[in-house]
Amino acid sequence: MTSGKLAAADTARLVERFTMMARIREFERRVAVHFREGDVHGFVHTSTGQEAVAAGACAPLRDTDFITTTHRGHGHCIAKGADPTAMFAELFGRATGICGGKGGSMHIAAADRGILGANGIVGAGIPLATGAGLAAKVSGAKVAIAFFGEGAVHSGAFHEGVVLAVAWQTPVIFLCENNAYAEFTRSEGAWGGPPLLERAAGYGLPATQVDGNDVIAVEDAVGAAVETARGDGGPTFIEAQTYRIGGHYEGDPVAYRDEAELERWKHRDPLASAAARLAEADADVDTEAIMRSAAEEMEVAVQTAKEAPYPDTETVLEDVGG
Ligand SMILES: Cc1ncc(C[n+]2csc(CCOP(=O)(O)OP(=O)(O)O)c2C)c(N)n1
Ligand SMILES: [Mg+2]
Repeated sequence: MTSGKLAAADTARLVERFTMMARIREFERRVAVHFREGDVHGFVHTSTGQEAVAAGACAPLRDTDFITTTHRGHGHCIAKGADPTAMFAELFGRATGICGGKGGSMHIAAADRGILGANGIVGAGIPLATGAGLAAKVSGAKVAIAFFGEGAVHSGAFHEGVVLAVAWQTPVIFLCENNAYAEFTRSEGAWGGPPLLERAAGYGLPATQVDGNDVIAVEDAVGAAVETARGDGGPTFIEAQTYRIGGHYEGDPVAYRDEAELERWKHRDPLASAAARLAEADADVDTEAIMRSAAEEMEVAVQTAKEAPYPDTETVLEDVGG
């Protein structure tokens, strides 16, 4: 982020994005706590440190636009407008959960917000976004974002989804969140081929790289790609470089990572950077109050979710398949 004074509109925009990042961080903080306390059913992956990608990328989207996300998708869903109370209820397996309490963290979906689903299968959301993009191309000026990690770029689903999107020129943004690790493997040097941008270019996809911890940079890059897509200009690949502050999954002892590397990235924390930018610009914004209000919102969401009943046993086979 650049330094100096901010115009009023830029301040308002940064405050909005900071608020969204604060909500995601406070959501994830509680996910970790309640996982440890045994309230969360199933496996769970948090996105702490990656909030700027979710908040920045979803900002240019309309409610009618689509996203597909991953096993690490809480932030994307919140930024696209999912209700955190219904998300917590889903994680806690309650009947009021966003999918009736039967899907859990990796199956959060909300068709009314264009959230076509988290996904436990790495890469599986990519062709779904291409399909949503094709439907959008036929039916109107909508766009789709496929969120995925850099590990997913090695999957067949990436190849298929991208090849078709380029062939059909569908309005899709392939947003690769490069958080430096795929499970317990450092991504740098993990594959023999060209870097991500070159690989995307090899498919005929326009490709750009962005600082994934700078919420405004992400928003601007995705905003430009969204505009292209809405104007029938086809798909774009964006690599957002970021870092996962937590483990791969909650409970991961993270024995494979160097502490100094973690510390370096903590200095580039997306929320702290945005708060510093506002302070530097003398914008008179109380970012701590924003954090407190996000914490209160998420605390109420947790308590409301915990008070909800579990689904009736008679409904066990409803909503879970064909
Ligand atoms: C098709 C498939 N292969 C392997 C796995 C196991 N798996 C779960 S997450 C993951 C790593 C994904 O890394 P990345 O795409 O970089 O996402 P990140 O976890 O870093 O957000 C793997 C290999 C899976 N869920 N699905
Ligand atoms: Mg990764």
